[in-house]
Amino acid sequence: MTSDNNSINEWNRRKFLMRSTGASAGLVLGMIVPFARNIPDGLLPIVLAQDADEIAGKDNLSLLNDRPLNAETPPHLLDDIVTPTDRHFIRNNGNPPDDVDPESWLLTIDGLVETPLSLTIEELKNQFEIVTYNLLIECGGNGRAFFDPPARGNQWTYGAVACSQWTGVRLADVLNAAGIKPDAVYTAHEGTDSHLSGDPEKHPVSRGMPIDKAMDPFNLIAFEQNGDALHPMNGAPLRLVVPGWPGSCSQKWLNRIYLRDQVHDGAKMTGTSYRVPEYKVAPGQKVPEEDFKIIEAMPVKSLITYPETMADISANEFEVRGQAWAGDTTISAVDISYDFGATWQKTELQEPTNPHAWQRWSVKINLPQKGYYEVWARATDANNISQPFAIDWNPKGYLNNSLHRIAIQRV
Ligand SMILES: Nc1nc2c(c(=O)[nH]1)N[C@H]1C(S)=C(S)[C@@H](COP(=O)(O)O)O[C@H]1N2
Ligand SMILES: [Mo]
Repeated sequence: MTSDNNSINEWNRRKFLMRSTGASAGLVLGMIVPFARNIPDGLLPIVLAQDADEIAGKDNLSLLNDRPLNAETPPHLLDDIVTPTDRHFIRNNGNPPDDVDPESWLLTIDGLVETPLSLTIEELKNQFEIVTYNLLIECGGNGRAFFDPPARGNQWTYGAVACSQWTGVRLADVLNAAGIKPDAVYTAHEGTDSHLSGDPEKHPVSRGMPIDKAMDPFNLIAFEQNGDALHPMNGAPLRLVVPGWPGSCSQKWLNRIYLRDQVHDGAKMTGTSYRVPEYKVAPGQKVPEEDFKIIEAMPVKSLITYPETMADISANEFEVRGQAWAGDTTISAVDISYDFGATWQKTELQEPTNPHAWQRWSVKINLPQKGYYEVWARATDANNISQPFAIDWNPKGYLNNSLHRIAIQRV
């Protein structure tokens, strides 16, 4: 198969006279759509919704914002089982620290502990077991771009997610060494990035989690990313990695963890930040702030990482593949459809390399004739919960785990 840029540009250049879809999709696209009869009413084919992305930041990332810096990864660049550092997304709430010195960096553990600790990175390495895992980090706002009515904030599409290989010490080991006091119920995290206002008293983000979650042996205080020092934008020289929960729990430029006898109320913990209504709401519905609850485990989700959307396929049979993940649990199945959801086909699913890594899936498909197709992927988790087709709307645009669709043209 080929992914031919000229032909993609050709698609983009087309002037579409009609906006309607359904049975008229063939007319709109100027080509045959073999499964046009299955297109649900009101579904906009991807080819019509395509936007050229500005690529900047790290290699091949799409820049969403430059102050603070936010950049995401196009899905077809998330095809590796371990996400390379240059493809790991960047989500900054403030200004990253300029000069970091790993030698003199200090991590303080205090609050409700028996023995407050102050540790250099060298001491962390010497005093605790060092472990390496592939761990998934996904921003709670990934997929926000698809909310209607729109939700304010970075307009993440698919790529505020990555599964890099992290090396560090277990958060649980460090907390146990400090001694958790019986009245501690919640962690609180701080980093050395600065607030956009310049106010040194303010943190851009300071989040925490219940002690139970904090003791998960796959939470790391990490000093290596993919075998090297952490990337400066991913928290060098030290960060938390709290897989399965919103990325905001994974404090970058980490210099303090303290334990509290109440739910932490730091920056981006309160109000509507990283919170969703306690009940289902209608799109656009106003929800009183006291009805919001803190997001905990992230929901079941998948990505199609091959082929790239808008690719031309010349082969009769070809492979479709991607990744799937589900917060604190695992994936039990991924199904795909290439006839707008009329029929579904099971894919081959791999085990995660370790708990909290994403799982690879792949399947060979045969497209019956030339024309426009969409491939849809739908993951199901170990609790038998599947990705929805439509977004469960919420005011801040969190937790969009609706299924991933790509457009392909069989030529
Ligand atoms: N100190 C600090 N830690 C932070 C943030 C931040 O702005 N400052 N952003 C958080 C959010 S919202 C996410 S989604 C993840 C993103 O991690 P990454 O930028 O390494 O991809 O970092 C989290 N840790
Ligand atoms: Mo985030």
